[in-house]
Amino acid sequence: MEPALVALTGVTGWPAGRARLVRFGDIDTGLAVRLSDRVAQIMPHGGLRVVQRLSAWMERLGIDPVGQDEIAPRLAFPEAADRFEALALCAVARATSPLAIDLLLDQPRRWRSGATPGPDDLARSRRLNRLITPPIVAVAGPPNAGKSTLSNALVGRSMSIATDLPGTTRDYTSGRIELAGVVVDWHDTPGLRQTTDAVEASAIRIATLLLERADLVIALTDHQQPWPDLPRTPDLRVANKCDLAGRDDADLAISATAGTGIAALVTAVRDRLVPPEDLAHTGPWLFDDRLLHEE
Ligand SMILES: Nc1nc2c(ncn2[C@@H]2O[C@H](COP(=O)(O)OP(=O)(O)OP(=O)(O)O)[C@@H](O)[C@H]2O)c(=O)[nH]1
Ligand SMILES: [Mg+2]
Repeated sequence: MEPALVALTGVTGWPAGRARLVRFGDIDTGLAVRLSDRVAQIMPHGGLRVVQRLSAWMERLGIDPVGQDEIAPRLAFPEAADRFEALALCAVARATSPLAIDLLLDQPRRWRSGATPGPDDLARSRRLNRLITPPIVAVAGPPNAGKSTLSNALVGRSMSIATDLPGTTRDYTSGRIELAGVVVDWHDTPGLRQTTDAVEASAIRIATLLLERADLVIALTDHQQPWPDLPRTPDLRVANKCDLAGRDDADLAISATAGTGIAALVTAVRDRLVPPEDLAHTGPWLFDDRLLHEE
């Protein structure tokens, strides 16, 4: 066994594939699995200081730390029955959404049967990949419509300052949240309006770029203001402040302060990002391009 691994874990005579609880010097205690003579996977505590001290120590020992993605899947998951299962387990480790897990674990069976994915499978796979890497959701609308109030209600903490002063949000702010099983990166943007303020104008320009690359755009307004003029057609038009007054040209009505309609909005966003029929489909999901390559 590589002497540096012995120095790192204090363990000799360690069979490959066996997990051990080890002390990493005087830094931490954690699990380690020896994957081969030269590769071990270590699972210390995630605190920043622990990781910094371990990295510095590994550098002194001449150990080259690599992320799990850089290890060959069969090496990272020696318990996998074949490469399909190893790739599925890699994806499970990376996936951010709870809804991904059962679906990924069923993929080896689907790929083993020699499926060749067709165009529909590829299109569905791109949507399902949102279960692995969080999609970007952006909410845009006129000033004071309640974008920050909605964002804060969803994120469950103060992500943005919400006030009745139009133009409160300057830069866009974001938070990672779970929407009924799908984890997304939710972005609140500054109210879109003509402005002579240079900082606000540049914040609006940056927000426009974000809207162009977002996976889903929500236009949000209230009963008094028009729909925003966006660089693309929004996926959902939401009328806020329905506790004050409604309007009949929206997909959904909500009240960000009273909580009305928020659950329906969460489901609507989730279903547009990852439609229920994609989740129920029994075809193969190309969750990793390496599935297409022979070993
Ligand atoms: N009655 C009522 N008031 C709301 C609702 N949602 C937000 N507000 C109020 O509307 C005002 C503006 O809310 P913000 O969330 O700051 O609006 P915004 O769209 O982020 O505004 P900018 O950052 O300026 O673009 C605040 O006083 C909120 O309390 C709602 O559903 N009902
Ligand atoms: Mg705001």
